[in-house]
Amino acid sequence: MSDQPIYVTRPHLPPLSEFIPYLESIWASGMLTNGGPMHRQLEQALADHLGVEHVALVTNGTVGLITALQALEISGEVITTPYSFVATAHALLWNGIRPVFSDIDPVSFNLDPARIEAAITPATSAIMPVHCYGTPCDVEAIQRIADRHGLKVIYDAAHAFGVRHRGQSILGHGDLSVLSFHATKTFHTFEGGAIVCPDAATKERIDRLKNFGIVDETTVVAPGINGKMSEINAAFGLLELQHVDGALARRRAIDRLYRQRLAGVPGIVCPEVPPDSEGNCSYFPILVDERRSADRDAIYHRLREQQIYARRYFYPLISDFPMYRDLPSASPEQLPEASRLARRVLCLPIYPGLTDAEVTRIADLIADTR
Ligand code: T4K
Repeated sequence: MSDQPIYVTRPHLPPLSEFIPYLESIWASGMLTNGGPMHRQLEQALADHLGVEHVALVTNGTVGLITALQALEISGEVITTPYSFVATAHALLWNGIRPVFSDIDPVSFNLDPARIEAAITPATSAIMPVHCYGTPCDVEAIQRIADRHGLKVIYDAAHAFGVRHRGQSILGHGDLSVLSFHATKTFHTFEGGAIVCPDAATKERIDRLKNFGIVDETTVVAPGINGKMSEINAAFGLLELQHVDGALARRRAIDRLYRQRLAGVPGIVCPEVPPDSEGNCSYFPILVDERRSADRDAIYHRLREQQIYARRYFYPLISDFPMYRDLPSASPEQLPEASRLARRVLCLPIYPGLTDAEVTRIADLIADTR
């Protein structure tokens, strides 16, 4: 047995020597933040890489969500998923918006469009779905509902870097999409994120909002925040972008190997990305049958005994946390699919540095835990 712990993810880090020239360039320019050359280059490089028009970098995905909601002047109630990381709903609370939780589809793990309309009230101003694990939401159905009711759609696309749906970037759907470039993500800048905007005017509004609402030395037009990505983070992003395809290829190989090794293990299901979509293998969730004698938590603990830190993303549901659970929409009876999934899911380690031998060992341990 290896004595090295295995985490659910490890950040990809290129050789340090490759980063030195970027640092030298920052030192030479003296521009450390506030939209310097690295920042501008990364926005353009990401737009090209992702196949989208306009990208506004931000300090992290959470500030991106908060800023996106501000930019669209969302208020009142927003329909969202309970099956996500807490930042999704926290971004609503930070804007004084009431989250309304709606149940998920048991196959995609994303907001179930068939349930959204029942959650709409006169106070609803937007829908905020999540492309959970990088699996695309039913974007067409969600847009039809939004159009019918005059609602905005802001996608929490924290997991969806590079994800494509019917041949196009998933990030072009809705009014805005927000990416996270946190260290744990498939593409990262240590901390960071971006808002994908449909047009130059929206990007300009967001660029102001993330810089205190400043237009020029004497003009401030909005109560903006400090949401700017620094030059160091942007420079790292430029370097990381050169490695991202290689990292993705390795993730795909790990995904395939897990599926081979876990195929036929009783009570274990490996969900698949739909055939009309191209995922990014950012997570490897398995679903453990609740009737199996070694249930999800038994596997989770067995792996931990071996220093393998798989994670129960997303258990507990957001709606179970103290700041949400008293909301009428948070009751578990109204969220049966999300509640069931939260009891069954386990995200296995997946990251470019994970070896085939480690993947095999993890899969064999799961198969042997009965
Ligand atoms: N929306 C969604 C749907 C999200 O999933 C997230 C973030 C956001 C919005 C907000 O985006 P950001 O504001 O974060 O940009 C992690 C991440 O911190 C969080 O970014 C991510 N979602 C969430 C799903 O996972 P934790 O609390 O599980 O992280 P932590 O510190 O336990 O890290 C997990 C493992 O990764 C560790 O056991 C070891 C490894 N690790 C972690 C870090 C930070 C490393 O090896 N190196 C590292 O630097 O939340």
